Amino acid sequence: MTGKKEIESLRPQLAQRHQEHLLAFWPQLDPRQRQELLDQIRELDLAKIDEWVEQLVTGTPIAEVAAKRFEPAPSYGAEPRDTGQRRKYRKAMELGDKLIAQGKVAALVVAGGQGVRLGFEGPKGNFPISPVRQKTLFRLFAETIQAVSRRYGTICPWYVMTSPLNHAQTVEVFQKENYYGLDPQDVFIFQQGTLPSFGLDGRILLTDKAQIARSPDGHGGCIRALARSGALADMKKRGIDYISYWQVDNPLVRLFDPLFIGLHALDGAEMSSKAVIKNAPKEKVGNFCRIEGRVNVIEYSDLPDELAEKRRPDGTLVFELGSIAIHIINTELVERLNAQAYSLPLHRAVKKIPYIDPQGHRVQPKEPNGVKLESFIFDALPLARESIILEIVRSEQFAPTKNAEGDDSVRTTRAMMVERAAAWLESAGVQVPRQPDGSADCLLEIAPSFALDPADVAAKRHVVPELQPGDQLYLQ
Ligand code: UD2
Repeated sequence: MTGKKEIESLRPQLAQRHQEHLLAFWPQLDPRQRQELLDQIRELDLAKIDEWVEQLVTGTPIAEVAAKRFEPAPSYGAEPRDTGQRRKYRKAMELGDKLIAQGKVAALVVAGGQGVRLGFEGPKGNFPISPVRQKTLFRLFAETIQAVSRRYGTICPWYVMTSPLNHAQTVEVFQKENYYGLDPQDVFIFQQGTLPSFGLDGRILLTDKAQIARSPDGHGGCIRALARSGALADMKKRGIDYISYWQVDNPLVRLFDPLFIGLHALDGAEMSSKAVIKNAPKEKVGNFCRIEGRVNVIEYSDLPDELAEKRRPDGTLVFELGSIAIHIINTELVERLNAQAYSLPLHRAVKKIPYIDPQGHRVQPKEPNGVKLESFIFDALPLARESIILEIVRSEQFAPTKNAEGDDSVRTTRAMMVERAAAWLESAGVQVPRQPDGSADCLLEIAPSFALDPADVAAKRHVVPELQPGDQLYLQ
């Protein structure tokens, strides 16, 4: 269909959904702008718009959570709980090691977010985080992938999801850094999709006369983007069965964890998760629970207070397992969901969204004026055939870098990186000077090339120098 004919057929379809204003500036647009706008309108899922507006924009969100029967979700402990489990953990480790060595596991980091809270220009993965060398998050992950590949004598491919907000910049950073020493053939950078943003009246906002306001479709968008971008086909070609998924803001993540992968595979799971024991009822992490026999995650903001606060007789929280957004996802599940034209539920976020008014003037709102929609990867958990949860020790594997200051900030993350290095050194018999408050009295950084775990440090104990208060030590 030619552009003109197509636009005439789209006009009534838009009008029917109260979105005809998207064409308000059509007569003023040049041919290139018309093409751009037309492409964006084609991308809109028109059939869904009424439902989104009704359920997520103008209507009252359905209080689904309150209506459901929640149970705590079962989990594997950070340590085995009895002899039987000890045997199972050993078997799982062996299986995990084997699957990694056979090249069955790929890495996937979701890095399409804006990182607004951190106040950092550019992709968050390019933030210099390590305590001594100021290595960026991307560099730390790349060095870990390289060290794992070396340890297992295999190639661990790395998939990096970006969004239109940071794709070009991310590719540029990887190129400038020579892919951090990885073979570019084994790094696949791909973009997630977008969803339109709505004004509070349910009308899609325009950011310019030929630009629809859109935002990344959430980390749940990776299911579709993996298929659309060719990343999934690339995984299949390489014989990948398991995807090790994590978020760009956690430099302590243990990628390619054989225990996690092994337990997941032994139990025939399709999507599994790591969890921490929450440090407060409303800690800002998702909450694992079981609904109708299936594992689900309910975001902290959606968990009713009485459930969040509910305690067992021994004082521990009933819903104590917090989601830290680390998963194993089978490629088969990603394939199946795409083949079934699945859809993950959308969540709304009320935001300040710049737009143009009907006269074409730009408006920078001072108050929230619209709704962005996104899907969450953890909503795929109940769609998985089986799903396990493995508890981890927070100080070993979880340091989210969300904010410039305060909780979950650059400072707390660096401190956790130093403390983990100190703990690994101490477990190998190294004396770490400590301050009166117990924190390490030196700056420590262990490169992934030196050690991926405490056992690696123990094996290299002889090259670690004596430490004095105030020292800086970088081990590589
Ligand atoms: C997320 C989880 C929370 C907890 C916490 C742990 C949600 C809704 N909440 O909180 O339960 O596990 O992390 O740190 O997920 N991203 C994309 N594309 C998008 C949006 C986000 O790739 O469209 C990436 C983003 O780059 C980051 C990750 O997803 O790596 C998480 O995003 P966030 O920092 O906004 O998540 P947050 O803090 O709401």
